[in-house]
This record gives sequence, C-alpha cells and structure tokens, in this order.
Amino acid sequence: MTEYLVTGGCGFIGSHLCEALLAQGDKVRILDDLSTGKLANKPRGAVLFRGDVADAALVREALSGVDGCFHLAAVASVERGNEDWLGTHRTNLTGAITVFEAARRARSDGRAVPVVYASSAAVYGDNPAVPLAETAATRPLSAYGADKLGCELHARVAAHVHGVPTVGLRFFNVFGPRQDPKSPYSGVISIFCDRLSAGQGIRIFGDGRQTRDFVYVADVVAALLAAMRRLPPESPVFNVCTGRSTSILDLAATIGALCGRAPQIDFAPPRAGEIRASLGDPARLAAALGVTAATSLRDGLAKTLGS
Ligand code: NAD
Ligand code: UD2
Repeated sequence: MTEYLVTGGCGFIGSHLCEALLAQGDKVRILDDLSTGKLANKPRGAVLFRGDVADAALVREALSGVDGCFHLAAVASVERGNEDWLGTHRTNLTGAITVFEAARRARSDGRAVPVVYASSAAVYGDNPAVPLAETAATRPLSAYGADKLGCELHARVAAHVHGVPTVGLRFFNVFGPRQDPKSPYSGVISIFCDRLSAGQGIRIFGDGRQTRDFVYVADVVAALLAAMRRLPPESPVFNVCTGRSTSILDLAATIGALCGRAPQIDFAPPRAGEIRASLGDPARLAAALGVTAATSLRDGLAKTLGS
C-alpha cells in the first residue's frame, strides 16, 4: 500500500486531496498546524501530525517511511504576506526547504521521497502577458509570490543537488466546496456564493471587468495526483488553470442566476495592487501529464453552492 504525507491537509485544497488519496486506497498522513485549516476537514482514516511545517524534527518524523509528499501548507494570502513579511516567509519558504531537506533520505531504502508542491500564479506578478505560459518571466509583486518563486528555486536544488524528485504546480484561482468564505482573505467565489445564496448583496472592487482564470478544486486534485504518478524529471513547474477567462461581473451574474436572484452590487474602489487580467496557458500540463481542467465554471459553481 502506498502512503503519502500531505502538508496543509486540513485546508481547503489539501482536504480534497486527502479524500481522493484515501478513495484510491492509499494511506494518508497530514501535517498541519490548523492555523487556517480545520480539524473537521480531516478525513476519517488520515493520521494528523499537528504542528509547524518549519519544525524540522516534526517534519522528519511525519515524512519517515512515506512514499511521497504533497506539500501544500502555506499562509495562502497575499495580504497576510505583506502584513507579516517575516512570519509568513518562515512558513512559505523555510517550511518548503524543511520539507525538501527531510525528503532527502526519508525512506527505509535510503532513497529520497518525491515532493509535489503548491506554487502559485502569483509568481507571474505584474507580467501582463495573456495567456501566461510557464516560460513567461516571473515578476512577483508580493512577499507571497516571491516566496512561492523561492520554493521553485529550492525545488531545483532539491532535485539537482540532493536527488529529491520535485514537481511544482502553479495554481491559478482555485474554488470549490469547503473554501472558507468568512475571512478577509477569502476568494471571491466563496464570498459571492455565501452571500448570494443567503440573499445578501455583494461588493465588487473596481469596475468588475477584471478577469481571472477560475479552476475547480477537483481538477487541481487531478493535477496533483498525476504529477505524483508521473514525476517528470528536471523538477518542472506547471500552470494549473483552465485557459478560460471570466470577469467578476460575469461571475456575479452566473452565481446570481444559479441562486435564482439578480445580485445587488455595491461598487467599491479597486484593491491596491490589483491585477487586471490573469489567465493561464494550460498546454504544458495537458501535454506532459495528460490533465485538463475539465469542470466548467457553471458546473463547479453548482457543486460549490450545493455543498
Ligand atoms: P488553506 O489556507 O485552506 O490551506 C493551507 C493549510 O496549511 C491550512 O490547513 C493551514 O492550517 C496549513 N498551514 C498554514 N501554515 C502552516 C504551518 N506553519 N505549519 C503547518 N501547517 C500550516 O489554503 P488553500 O487554498 O488550500 O491552499 C493550499 C496551497 O495552495 C497553498 O500552498 C497555497 O499557497 C496554494 N495556492 C492556493 C490557491 C487558491 O486559489 N486557493 C492559489 C494558488 C496557490
Ligand atoms: C488570488 C489569490 C492570491 C494570489 C493572487 C495572485 C485567492 C483567494 N487569492 O488573488 O492568494 O495567489 O491571486 O495573483 O485565490 N473581488 C471582489 N469582491 C470581493 C472579493 C474579491 O470584487 O468580495 C475581486 C478582487 O478585487 C479581484 C477578484 O475579485 O479582482 C478576485 O479576487 P480574489 O481575492 O478571489 O483573488 P485574487 O485574484 O485577487
């Protein structure tokens, strides 16, 4: 039987991944400090190591003997990274290096444990290219994006110097059930679904014509699983996106229609540092791993609202 460690496994994306691993008959360990994750998200059957991903002794213990590691633990918020630069750096970059370091010789046969880790579209920062392919220049604008780019650089070191197979996945705007709508850092879809289904109004920052590439969480899980199964050499990175662009106004209208009411919209000034258009090119992931984000926005929204 195959056994995996999922760091951040009590979070939004991590908990969906753990469920998928258990469903295919794998054993699952989770390392999570429950800072934004919830105990209620831990699937029955997964074993929790509660603590910090930058705690080298704990990470070594959690990784000992597993066949692979999915590293998702992070402070997944640009705003929090800007407020607490040093604190989030400890989790977002030192945590990743701690995982790579522990993966070097964590198996009983002395071989390295492969690591599939979460990067982000935030590594592209203010690069205006549309769509963004993996070859586009990385120009992060936030501590969060800079640390995710740092993860990618250290993943290369892990592979080339220490023999740890690594694959990085640059997630675009992920959505789906279990994404927390209540924090000030919540994703727009979780907020709009929560408020519109309760008959409340929504706020749009700017004119609403800014666009995003929204990818459904099950498709992200499919990419994670395929990356671990195939483990392409040379520590590659892949966009995880749909290649389809949606404006925030269209998003509000679609969620409103699914809830059976026209959204009441309050327009507010654009957020500082707001990116106008974010669209990924999914071709490399499709060619190398055979994964395409198949779920339409409408179907994903219906599943999110129905959960
Ligand atoms: P999330 O906040 O739901 O999950 C992150 C998990 O990591 C939580 O369970 C949290 O408790 C845990 N964690 C945080 N700091 C920790 C620490 N120091 N030690 C141990 N555990 C810790 O966020 P998510 O949306 O599920 O994000 C998962 C990964 O995907 C993150 O690496 C994030 O940066 C990345 N990502 C997410 C998106 C998105 O749209 N949600 C986009 C790009 C990248
Ligand atoms: C996403 C990620 C962020 C980082 C960034 C990289 C999430 C939650 N955030 O930020 O972590 O990776 O991409 O570029 O995935 N909006 C509204 N009303 C609301 C909430 C949001 O109009 O109530 C707008 C917001 O101004 C933005 C868009 O919706 O234009 C998407 O906002 P978001 O916070 O979901 O994600 P984003 O792309 O800013």
